[in-house]
Amino acid sequence: MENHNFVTAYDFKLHTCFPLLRSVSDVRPPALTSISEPLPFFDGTTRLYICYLCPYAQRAWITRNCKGLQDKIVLVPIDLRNRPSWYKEKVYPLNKVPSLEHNGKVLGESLDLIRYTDANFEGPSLFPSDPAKREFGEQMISHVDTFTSGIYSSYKGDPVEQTSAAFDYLENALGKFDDGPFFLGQFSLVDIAYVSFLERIQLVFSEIFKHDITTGRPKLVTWIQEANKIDGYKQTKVDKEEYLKAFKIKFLA
Ligand SMILES: N[C@@H](CCC(=O)N[C@@H](CS)C(=O)NCC(=O)O)C(=O)O
Repeated sequence: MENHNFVTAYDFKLHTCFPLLRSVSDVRPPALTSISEPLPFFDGTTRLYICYLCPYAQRAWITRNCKGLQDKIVLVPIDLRNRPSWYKEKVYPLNKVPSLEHNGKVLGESLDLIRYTDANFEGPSLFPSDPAKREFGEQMISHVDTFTSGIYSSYKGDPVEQTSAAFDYLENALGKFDDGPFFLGQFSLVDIAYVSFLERIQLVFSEIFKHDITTGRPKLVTWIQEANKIDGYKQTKVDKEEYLKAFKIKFLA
């Protein structure tokens, strides 16, 4: 892992000093597998365990990037299909990703982790202080599981017909504040809660169901375009081919 640490810290400095040199930022450490040696857990290093295909883990990864914590939180990708046994035994008994090893403890649950990272680390705040925005933000974050489970369950029925109201809900929500293209104006934890899922949903609708979820939803178009300009998110995007392959096995087999 020293090597990955080095790449991450080096990358951070390089990117900070020379923003045009992006290629190193995109280097992803290889995922650890059942034959990977255990890490020196609880040695004071803060580690974020993820899987590249996982949208929950991606939330925590985006948060870490957007707060500029690339040299403070080491990314540890795990191959969930061939995971190291020490992950469950020594790190996270629930055996899921994401998890965060920090200050001698391991925390899980992506929505808790993005809030925890925002509140307990340096870097720009990802949740506004304005009470109206906070209230709406909480409402949107508590809606995200309903949103995603509605979309995922439509895959077994008529996805285009069954999901139209769910996407309209997002389009309306994007009209709530007018000081930016994101849910709360500026990019925040709310966008982070939705974006990894919408990335996959848009891909599946376009490639499998031949439907553009943004048609007739101009705010959603802008939201996706603007999110794609944010480096901290862009660097985390899922490999399309790999995701579609996994999706077909899981949902269409
Ligand atoms: N509610 C959890 C869900 C995490 C989750 O289900 N992660 C999946 C990968 S996308 C996982 O680790 N699955 C491993 C397993 O179920 O064995 C969160 O928000 O973090």
